Amino acid sequence: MIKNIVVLTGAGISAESGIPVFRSETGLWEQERVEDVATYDGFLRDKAKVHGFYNKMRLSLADKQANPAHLALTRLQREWQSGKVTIVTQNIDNLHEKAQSKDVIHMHGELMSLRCERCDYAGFFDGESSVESVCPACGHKGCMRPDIVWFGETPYEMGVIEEHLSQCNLFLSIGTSGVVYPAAGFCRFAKAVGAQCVEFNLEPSAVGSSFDYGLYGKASETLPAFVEHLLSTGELLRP
Ligand code: BJW
Repeated sequence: MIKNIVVLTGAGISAESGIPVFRSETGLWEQERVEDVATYDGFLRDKAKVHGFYNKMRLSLADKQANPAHLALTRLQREWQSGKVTIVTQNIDNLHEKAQSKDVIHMHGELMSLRCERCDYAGFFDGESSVESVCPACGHKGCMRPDIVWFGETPYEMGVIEEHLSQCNLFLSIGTSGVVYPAAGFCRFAKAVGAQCVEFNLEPSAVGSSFDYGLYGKASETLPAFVEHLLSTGELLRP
């Protein structure tokens, strides 16, 4: 019997809301070098450029709305009676929050947050940051950075995530290419504790063969149907 569910989301769930994915012909990494905007070394080389890159992304979130896939997860969280539903996202956007999902774990950080390198304060931020930004906690200038987990940095809340994974019976992975670790290893972790694992993607991901099966197509179509079936029957919708 399915009790606890862990859901991992990636850029694909937000693609239909108009937020570009990372790895595709028109993806973000075709426009910017990963080493420049998604590593701490890149930030040290050109802080103004990196602030500018995330400012642009942050401002672009204002008119983006949650889509039926985000809303389906909110419904699952609200209506699932047999256990808890934990949403872990790799996304730095705020569309799960706009869909009113609860307690979303942002393992790669959040665009709507800035962090202080001096005192480690992190908090809500919806403006434009710069090398001149002042920390609201310690008052120092020039020590704020985007609250994003870059390559080589430790993702947030790994202990909490592993705790949830170790107690889950069902693991759902939605719209992620399965190339970035540790998230790409969550399916194997969940399988090892006996969970059933299902992926939702346009095509099998790099770790697709680790899943019990996949539902391939747009997440805005496959996920609402899956959730409806799960809530009404307690069983998994299969292809
Ligand atoms: C749809 C759809 C639709 C489209 N419906 N689907 C060598 C081997 C193994 C690991 C490593 C290695 N060398 C280094 C590492 C570690 C490294 C890593 O994994 N590198 C790999 C690239 C090799 N990882 C790290 O450094 C991480 N830290 C770490 O490992 O610390 C050590 C540690 C671990 C555990 C405990 C303690 C310590 C940190 C990773 C940080 C990732 N950060 C980024 C950047 C954010 C900045 C920004 O936003 O600009 O996070 S990278 C980027 O990739 C972003 C994403 O969250 C992440 C994942 O991308 P995602 O979501 O999968 O997007 P895409 O574009 O790749 O895929 C979209 C998918 O959607 C596609 O499959 C489409 O088909 C699908 N799709 N439309 C359904 N409508």
